[in-house]
Amino acid sequence: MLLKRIEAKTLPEAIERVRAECGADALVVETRPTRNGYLVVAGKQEPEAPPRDQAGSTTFLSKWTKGFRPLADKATDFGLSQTILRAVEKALLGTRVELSRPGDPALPNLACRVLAALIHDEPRVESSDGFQTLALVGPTGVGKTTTLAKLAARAKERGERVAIITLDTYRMAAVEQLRAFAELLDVPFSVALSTNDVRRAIDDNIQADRIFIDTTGKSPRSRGSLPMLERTLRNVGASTLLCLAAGTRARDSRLVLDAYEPLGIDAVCLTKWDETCAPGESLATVVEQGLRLSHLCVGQEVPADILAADGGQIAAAAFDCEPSEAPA
Ligand SMILES: Nc1nc2c(ncn2[C@@H]2O[C@H](COP(=O)(O)OP(=O)(O)OP(=O)(O)O)[C@@H](O)[C@H]2O)c(=O)[nH]1
Ligand SMILES: [Mg+2]
Repeated sequence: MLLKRIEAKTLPEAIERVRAECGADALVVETRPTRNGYLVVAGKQEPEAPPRDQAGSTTFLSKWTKGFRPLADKATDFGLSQTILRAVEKALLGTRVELSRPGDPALPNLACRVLAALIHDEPRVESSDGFQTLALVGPTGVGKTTTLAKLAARAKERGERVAIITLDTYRMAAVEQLRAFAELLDVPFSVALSTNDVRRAIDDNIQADRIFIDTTGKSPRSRGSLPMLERTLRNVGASTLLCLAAGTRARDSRLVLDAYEPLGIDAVCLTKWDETCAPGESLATVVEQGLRLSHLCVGQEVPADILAADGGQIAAAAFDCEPSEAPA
C-alpha cells in the first residue's frame, strides 16, 4: 500500500483532504495530533496481488508489461520495491507511451517523471521555515553527527547564525568530537543532559537562525529510550531529521521508520548512499511510508558530501537513464 501523510490544522480538515487525495475508499491508518494540528496517515488498498507460481512464490519475472520490463529490471536491481514499480507501471498505462512492446523512446523519461513525483523532497530542512531547531536522530553509526556537521557548515556558509547542542553524552568522545567541530566552525556549543538543559541552551541561543541538536544513536529494536527522546524533542519543539543508511534492507528500514515514527519524522536523510549499490530498498520504504526525503549523504567529507534530494536525479539513477532523460 502506498501511504500518504496529510497534515492539517483540524482533524476534519485532514480527513477531508485524505478523501480528496486518496479517494472515498481511502484507508486511514493513523491519526495523531502534531505541533501544527493533526496528521493523518492514509492509503489506498493494495492493487491486486501479483501472480504466484505453483510453489506459492510470487512470479515477478513475467508480470511486467513487455515495454516496462527492461526498466523494471534495472530498478529492481537498484533495490526499488515491487509496490513502487507497480505504481509507476500503472501510472504509465494511462499515458501515450507504448507498454506492450519494448523500445518506446518516450518511456524512460516518463517513467522517471512518475517515479520522481512519488519521491517527496523536503528542501526546508536547509531553511528556518519550520526547521529552525533540528534534531538529528537515528540508529547507531548511520552518520547523524557527520550529517549535522555538514548541515551546520552549509548554514554557516550561507551566513546564518548557527548553534549546536548535543544530547549524546553516551558514546565515548562524542562530546569532544562535536565541541572541536563547533570551535572550528566558531559557533556556540552546549551539552545537554535533560530537557531543561536543551530548553536553556535554545533560550541562550535565541538569536540563532538555526540550532542543530545531535542525539545518541538508538537501535530500533531497543525502544526503551526512544520515548524519553521523543518527550524531550517535543517539549522543546524541535523538528526531527531521521538519518537512515541508504544500504539498509527494506525490512530493517521499516523497523527503523516504525520505531522512530512516534518522534514525528519531519524528513529523512539517506546517508552512506556512496556505500551501497542498492539504495532503492531504503528509498522505497521512505516513499511507501509517505515520508519526505531531504538529503542524500555521499561520503565522509564535511561539508562537501551531501546533496539535496532531487527526485528526478534519483529516478534517473533507479532506471539507469541518462540524467538528461530525467526531468530537471
Ligand atoms: N561513506 C560514508 N561514510 C559516512 C557518511 N556519513 C557518515 N559517514 C561515516 O560513518 C561513520 C559514523 O558517522 P557518525 O556521524 O559518527 O555516525 P553517528 O550516527 O553520529 O554515530 P553514533 O553517534 O555513534 O550513533 C564515520 O566514520 C563517518 O565518517 C556517508 O554519507 N558516507
Ligand atoms: Mg553521533
